[in-house]
Amino acid sequence: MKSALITGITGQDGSYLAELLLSKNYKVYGLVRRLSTPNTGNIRHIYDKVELISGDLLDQGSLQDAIRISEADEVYNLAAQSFVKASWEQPVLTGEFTALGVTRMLEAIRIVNPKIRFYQASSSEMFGKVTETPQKETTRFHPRSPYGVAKVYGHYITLNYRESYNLFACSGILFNHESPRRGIEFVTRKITHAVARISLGKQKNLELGSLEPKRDWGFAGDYVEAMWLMLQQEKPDDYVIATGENHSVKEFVELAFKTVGIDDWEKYVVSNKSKYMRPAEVDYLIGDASKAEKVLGWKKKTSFKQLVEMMVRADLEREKSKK
Ligand code: NAP
Ligand code: F7E
Repeated sequence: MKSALITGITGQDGSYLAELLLSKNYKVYGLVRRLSTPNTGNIRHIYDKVELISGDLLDQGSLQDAIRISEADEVYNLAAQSFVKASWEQPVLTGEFTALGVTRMLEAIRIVNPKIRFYQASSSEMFGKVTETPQKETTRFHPRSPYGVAKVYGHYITLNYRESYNLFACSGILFNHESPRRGIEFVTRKITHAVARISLGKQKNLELGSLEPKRDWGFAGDYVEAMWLMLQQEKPDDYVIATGENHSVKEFVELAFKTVGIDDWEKYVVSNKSKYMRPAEVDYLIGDASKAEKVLGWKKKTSFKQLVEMMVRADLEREKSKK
């Protein structure tokens, strides 16, 4: 039985990855930071099947302990301060978690067991102000936020440990991926949550920033399969994971309202650009996942329409079940 340690197991991706690894008969450990009120909603349904270890990306010793306790064959480093907008409000903390946290975990692996296979959750935000379209593994990075900068650091330190210490370390450059388990502050979930509530008469309108930015949005459940596949190859490498199509925030809004039978969505949406403006924006992202398709045999399974409908329906169910 293989053993895997997932940092960020309580987040969106961590919960889907834990499910996937359990289905493959792994012993699954999750690193969780101590919170006064535990945040385990996303893993409630598998709570008795995974083993949680207390630790923090800020604390080197706790990472080494987690690796010793789990006797991990594979470590998936998904923990991060992942909300781009907050990275301007807390740039130093974002760097500590999202950048230096990767070095701490790599150091823990190097010291405790350098045979461990390591996955780093890198991001399309590293491309930022894009220099070519679509973006692929060789596209130059030009991050536009402290989050993007921290992810570039995480990406390169992963490559550096691979080259310096011969670690089996992979960087997955994942474009936006969403699901009903997405945090409520991200634009997709903010939209589907509001649309469900508006259709049930619980909310009057939805306030967003600009409706123009375009993202390559996939389903998180499809993307965690790519993470696992990367660690099953003969050689460690880096891969872009994306759907290859992009849509604007406006298109997402239109489709979400359509799912609940509302066509005149403009009546409900307020665009407050100044309130949600970021000091520097990423306007347009679209990924080329042909390397992953060729080498890993990975392909997206869920379409944009299916994703939006899945998220709206899940929020409808949740809202209906609330008193
Ligand atoms: P998420 O839902 O925000 O989850 C982040 C996880 O990190 C949570 O479990 C959080 O724990 C944990 N965490 C944060 N700081 C920590 C610390 N100091 N020590 C230990 N754990 C900590 O993120 P996600 O959407 O699942 O994304 C997973 C990873 O992929 C992140 O690294 C993200 O930056 C990256 N990524 C995401 C996307 C995307 O579109 N989703 C795209 C590219 C890359 P708490 O529950 O305690 O807060
Ligand atoms: O914004 C615009 C916003 O916050 C998407 C993270 O998982 O993916 C995610 O980062 C776009 C931006 O995600 C609102 O300005 C308009 O252009 O949902 P988001 P993100 O910034 O793309 C990458 C790949 C990651 O790695 C990150 O961890 O939507 N937008 N109005 C809005 N965004 C938000 N949040 N809220 C609005 O009201």
